[in-house]
Amino acid sequence: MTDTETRTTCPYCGVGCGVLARVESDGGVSVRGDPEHPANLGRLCSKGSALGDTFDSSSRLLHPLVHGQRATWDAALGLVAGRLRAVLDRHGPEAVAFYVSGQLLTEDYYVANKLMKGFIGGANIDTNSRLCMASAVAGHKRAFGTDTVPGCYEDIERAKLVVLVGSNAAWCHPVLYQRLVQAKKDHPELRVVLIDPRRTASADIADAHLALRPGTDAVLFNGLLVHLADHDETNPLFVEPHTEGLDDALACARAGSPDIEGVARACGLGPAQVAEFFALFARTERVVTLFSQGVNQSSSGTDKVNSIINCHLLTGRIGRPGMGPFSLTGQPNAMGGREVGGLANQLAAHFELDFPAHRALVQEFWRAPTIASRPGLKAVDLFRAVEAGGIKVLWIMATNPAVSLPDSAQARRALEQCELVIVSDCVRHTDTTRYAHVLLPALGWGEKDGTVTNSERRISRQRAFLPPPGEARPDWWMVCEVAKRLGFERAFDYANAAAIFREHAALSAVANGGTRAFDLSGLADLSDEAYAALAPLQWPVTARQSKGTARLFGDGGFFTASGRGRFVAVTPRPPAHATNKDFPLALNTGRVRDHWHTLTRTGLSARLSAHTHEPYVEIHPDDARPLGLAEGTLARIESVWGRASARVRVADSVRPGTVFAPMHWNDQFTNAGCIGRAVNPATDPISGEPEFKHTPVRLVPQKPAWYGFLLSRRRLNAGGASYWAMARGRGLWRYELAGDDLPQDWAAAARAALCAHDEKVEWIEYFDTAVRRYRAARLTDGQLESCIFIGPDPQLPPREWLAGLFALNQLDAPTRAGLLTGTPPKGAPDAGRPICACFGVGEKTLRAAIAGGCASVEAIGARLKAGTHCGSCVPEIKALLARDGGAKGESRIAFRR
Ligand SMILES: Nc1nc2c(c(=O)[nH]1)N[C@H]1C(S)=C(S)[C@@H](COP(=O)(O)OP(=O)(O)OC[C@H]3O[C@@H](n4cnc5c(=O)[nH]c(N)nc54)[C@H](O)[C@@H]3O)O[C@H]1N2
Ligand SMILES: Nc1nc2c(c(=O)[nH]1)N[C@H]1C(S)=C(S)[C@@H](COP(=O)(O)OP(=O)(O)OC[C@H]3O[C@@H](n4cnc5c(=O)[nH]c(N)nc54)[C@H](O)[C@@H]3O)O[C@H]1N2
Ligand code: SF4
Ligand SMILES: [Mo]
Repeated sequence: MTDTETRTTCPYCGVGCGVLARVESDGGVSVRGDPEHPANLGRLCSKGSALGDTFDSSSRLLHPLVHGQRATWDAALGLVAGRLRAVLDRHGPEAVAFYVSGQLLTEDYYVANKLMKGFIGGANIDTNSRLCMASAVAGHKRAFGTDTVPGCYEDIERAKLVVLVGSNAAWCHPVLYQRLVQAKKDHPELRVVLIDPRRTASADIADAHLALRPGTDAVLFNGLLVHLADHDETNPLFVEPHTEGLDDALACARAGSPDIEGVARACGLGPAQVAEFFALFARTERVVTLFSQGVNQSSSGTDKVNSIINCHLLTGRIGRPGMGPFSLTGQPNAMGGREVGGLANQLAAHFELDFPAHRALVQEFWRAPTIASRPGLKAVDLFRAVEAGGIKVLWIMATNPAVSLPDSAQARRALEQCELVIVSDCVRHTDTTRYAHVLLPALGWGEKDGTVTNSERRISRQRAFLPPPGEARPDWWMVCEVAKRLGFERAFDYANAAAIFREHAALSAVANGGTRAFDLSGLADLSDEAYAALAPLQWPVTARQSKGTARLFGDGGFFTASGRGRFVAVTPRPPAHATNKDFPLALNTGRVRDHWHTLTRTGLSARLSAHTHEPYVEIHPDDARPLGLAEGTLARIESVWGRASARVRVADSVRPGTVFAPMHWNDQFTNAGCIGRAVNPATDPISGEPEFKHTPVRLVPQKPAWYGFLLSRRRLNAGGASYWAMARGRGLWRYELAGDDLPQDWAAAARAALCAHDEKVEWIEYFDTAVRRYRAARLTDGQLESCIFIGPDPQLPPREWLAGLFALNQLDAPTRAGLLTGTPPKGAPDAGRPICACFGVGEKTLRAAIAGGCASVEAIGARLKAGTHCGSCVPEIKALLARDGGAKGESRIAFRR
C-alpha cells in the first residue's frame, strides 16, 4: 500500500473484498484489490474494479429535504423526532417502523436496532436481509442453535467437491468464484457440481449441472440423506455424540424421496445424473455446499437450508478444513446486520428475543427504559401493515423497497398512503425517495467509516477517503440525533463509530462465557487508534481466540439447549403458487454480472451498464415458438400481481416452462421494466423470506408499431415512447425505444425531441415511409450530438460503433456517409457488444480474434487482454470459443433434463 492509498472494503457483495482506494490529482477515484486482504488477496471483480465510476455528485442527495423543500438538519431531525413522539404517545410503539438494510455499516445498524428495541420499545425493525438471508438464518438456528456459518473461504480451496446450490457465484460472488476456478486449476481432481434450473455462467467450470425443476431442492437433498444412510456413508463418531433428531429426519426423507428414480422424476432430472451426484457426494470426504438465493428465496427456503445441512451433519462434514454447508451472504454487511439483531425476530448480539432472561440482560446493558417483548413484523407483513394504516411512521434506511419488495405495487401503495415516510439515502431520485416526506442525505462508500462482516464471519473496516459531500452525514449519526431528541441523550451519545463498535463488542460479551457463538469480547476495549487500524478478522474473537476463529462445530459444540446439532425433518413442499393454464410459466428472478440491485450505483457507470443495458426476459425456444416471441422483440410478463415489459432473449439455458428476468430495472431507468411488480408475495412461514424465484406468469408478445433507439449527449425525456429503457454510455445516454403510435411526421417529432433549444444544428435525415424507417443525426460544430434510428422491427444497426462516434471531435466524410446506415466505413473498428468490462473488449473483436486463430481463453488473453483481469467474462469468452468452433471440448457441462 502506498501513502496515498486508503485501505477499505468493497461495498457490494458479501465476499467482502479488500480495496485500496486513492483520490487522483484530477479528483477522480482509482481502486485496486488489496493484496493483503484474506478474502480477495488482491483480486477485484468488474463491479469492484469500476468503483471509481460511481461517484457522481449530480445524482446525490446533498441536503435534508422536507416535503421536497431544503431544510436544515435541525429542522428535519426535529420534525422526525416530534412526529415519532406524537405517534408513540397516541398509538404506541407498534405504530412506528424502521426498514433497514444489509448495506448499512454495523455501527449504523446497531444504533437503529437499539433505538427501536430498547427505547421505542417495539420490534418493528426489519431489513432487506429478510428478502435475502432470512431462510439461512432460520435454518442455521434450527440446526446449530445459532446463526453461524461454520466455515471459511479457504475451505473452498481445500475441498475435493464443491456443490453450488442456487448460487450463480460466477456473477454474484465473482472473486470467491475465481478462487474456486484457481483451485480447480491447481487441483484438477476438484469436482464442481452446479444445482440450478438455469445454465448460468457458473456452469462454466461445473463437472455436472443438475438443472432441476424449480423448487425441488429439498427432494434432492432428502434423497441424498437417504442414499448416504443406506450406503453406510455416515459418520457415527460425529452423529452419535454431537447430533440429535436423525431418525425423524430420515423417516421423513424416506417418505418423500425413497429412491433415485423417484427423486429424479420429482426433480425433472435423469436418474443416472442423480445417482452420479449422490455417489460423488458419498465418496468425497471434503465437500463444501455453497448455497444462496436459489435456496433461500422460497416459500420453503428454511426447509431447503436444513435439507442441505442434514447431509453435512450425517457425514460429520462440518467445521473441518475443506468441508461444510456454506451460506453465501448477499450484501456487504448482511452478516453484520444479523450480529446486531437487525431482523424483527432477533435481539442484539445473538441474544434471543423470546428469552426473558436475555431481554433483561440487554435492557440492563443498554440501561433502556423498556425492551421489545415479542417479534415485530417481517418485511412483507410490515408493508402490509403500513398499507392497512397500523404503521404510521416508516423510516427507510439504505434500501429501495419500492423496487425490491415482491408485489412492488403493494409496497408503493403502502408508501403512498403512510402518514410519514422518512428515507435516508445517498441518491436524490429513486423509486422510494419519490414517496418520502423527509429525505435525509447519507454518506456513501468512501465517505463513511465503520465495519462490515462478510460471508465467512470476517469483520473488515470500511474507511473514508473522501470529504462528506454537501451536508451528508453518517447513518448512525442521524439515528442518534433523533434518539437524543426523543429524550435518550445518554444512551446515544457516541463520539464516533469506534465508540459504537466497542459497545457492540461489549454487549456480545455480556453473560457469554461460550454460551453464544457471537462473541467479540476480545475487541470490547479497542482504542480509537486500534479500531482505525483494525485488520480483518473472523468472529468469535475472545481473549483465548484473539486472532479470531476460522471454523466452528468440527467437534460438535453446538449452541442448542442440548449442545447437539439438530437434524430437521423436512417434508418438501412445492412453490406456494403453482403454474396453471392462465399463467403457465414459472418466473425466476435474479442478477446480472455487472449491475447491483436497483442501479443507483452501477447504473452510473458506462463500463458496467454496457454488458446488459436493458431489462430482458429469457425464455426457452420451445416456449417462445408457439407464443410467436422472437429474439429482440418485446414481451409483457404478466402475473396475477402485476406486469412488466422486457426484451426477449430466446435461450436454451433456461428450462422449458420457466423464464428468467433480472431484478435490477426500475422506474428511473425504464418506464415498464420493473419486474418486482409481477413477483408474487408468498413467503416462507418460518423465515418470512419471499419466493422471488417462482411466480406463475404468462408472456404476451408486444406488437409495437415501431422499434427504435436513440443516443444523445444530453439526458432526454423519452415520454413519447410506449416503452423506453435508458442506460449510461461513455459521454452519452442510450435509450431503447418502442411505440404503439406512429407519429404523423417523424421528422417533426424527432426534431421536437432532439433539437429543443439549439438553432445552429446540422441535421442529417433518412426516411423510407414505405417500410416505416426513419433515421436522423444531429451535429453541432461537426460533432455528433444525438442520433435516432427507427424501424418496423427490432432489426436495427448495432449501437456500439455509433456510440463510439460520440468520443470524436469531428466526424470525417466517410464516417458521416456511413452514419445513417449505422455501419462503420471499411477498415474502421467496430468492437461489438462489450464482453470484457475491464478492458472494454467487444464481441466482434473477440470473434475476429477467434477467426484469426486464437483457440483458447489464454490465447485471447495474450492477444487482447480480455479475461485477464477480473476473470468475470471468461465464461462468456468460452461460450464464443465453443460457438465459433475454436475450443472443442472446452465445456464439460452436462445439460440434461
Ligand atoms: N452482480 C451482482 N452480484 C451480486 C448482487 C447484485 O445485485 N449483482 N447482489 C448481491 C446479493 S444482495 C445477493 S443476495 C447475492 C445473490 O446471489 P445468487 O443467489 O447467486 O444470485 P441470484 O441470481 O439471485 O440467484 C441464484 C440462482 O438461483 C437460481 N434458482 C432459481 N430457482 C431455483 C431453485 O428452485 N433451485 C435452485 N437450486 N436454484 C434456483 C437462479 O436460476 C439463479 O441462477 O448476490 C450478491 N452479488
Ligand atoms: N425480483 C427480485 N427482487 C429482489 C431479489 C431478487 O432476487 N429478485 N433479491 C432481494 C435481495 S437478496 C436483496 S438484498 C434486495 C436488495 O434491494 P435494495 O436494498 O432495495 O437495493 P439497493 O439498490 O441496493 O438499495 C440500496 C439503497 O441504499 C442506498 N445507499 C447506498 N449506500 C447507502 C448508505 O450508506 N446509507 C444510506 N442511507 N443509503 C445508502 C442506495 O442509493 C439505494 O437507494 O432485493 C431483493 N429483491
Ligand atoms: S467479489 Fe466483486 S462485488 Fe464482491 S466484494 Fe469482491 S470486488 Fe466487490
Ligand atoms: Mo441479497
